[in-house]
Amino acid sequence: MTFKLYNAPQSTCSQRVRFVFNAKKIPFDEVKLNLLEGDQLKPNYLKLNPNGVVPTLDHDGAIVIDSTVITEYLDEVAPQVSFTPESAVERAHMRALMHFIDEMPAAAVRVPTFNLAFLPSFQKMSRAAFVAMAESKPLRREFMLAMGQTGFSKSEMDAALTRLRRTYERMDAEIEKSGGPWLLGKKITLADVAVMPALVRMDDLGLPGWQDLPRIVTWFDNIRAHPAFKPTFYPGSLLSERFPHLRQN
Ligand SMILES: N[C@@H](CCC(=O)N[C@@H](CS)C(=O)NCC(=O)O)C(=O)O
Repeated sequence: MTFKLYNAPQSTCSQRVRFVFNAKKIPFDEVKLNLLEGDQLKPNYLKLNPNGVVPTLDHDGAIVIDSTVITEYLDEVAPQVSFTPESAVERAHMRALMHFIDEMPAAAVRVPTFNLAFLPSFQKMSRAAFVAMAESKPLRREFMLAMGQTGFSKSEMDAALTRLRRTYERMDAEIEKSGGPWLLGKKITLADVAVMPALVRMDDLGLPGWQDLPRIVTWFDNIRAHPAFKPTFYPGSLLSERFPHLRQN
């Protein structure tokens, strides 16, 4: 079995997949795409992933896209060190949480990410080049055009931060209900892996919004102490490493 992962070091969606590979100790080849240069929009890559985003998994020539789908796929083809609960009810609960995570924090985190990290690069582009770049994105065209070259407004930023806060509160309630320390109880699952990069990103942006929620503080410490964490966040995986201006926030 050979695995090739098309991904980007700082991409939150890619980090989910790298974490699962590392936790399972499955070797994989990494093809690193430069998202700001548009590698994800090149014709050959679009043949693999018509959404024009990372990650994409090539498993012995079979192509699997979408990070949560890839993590579930890996748990099926390499069930050693499983991240999936055994009972159907618990699996349904995990998947419902993963849907919530994709809809809420995974979407919301893009607003502070783009405003704080990427906007300066977009501001250097001519209007025509920016619009052409935005329009070439199959999945994120409207998002890019809504942001424009002036960035998301204060009210859009506030709305995104509120959505993130509601995520931490939801996580807190899930941990309280399950008895923790993970979202579904004693065992780490794909739901923990799915939400992890959003919290790492907010921490890296200097905006951790869960300090008053001790269960989330512990959860965050636990996931950072997991053996898969360090190899996943290898040097260059944090935005603050690539964009030094973020360290001043
Ligand atoms: N639902 C997709 C979303 C993938 C996605 O948005 N990837 C981002 C990086 S985290 C990307 O490739 N962005 C490139 C772009 O916006 O052009 C997944 O989870 O794989």
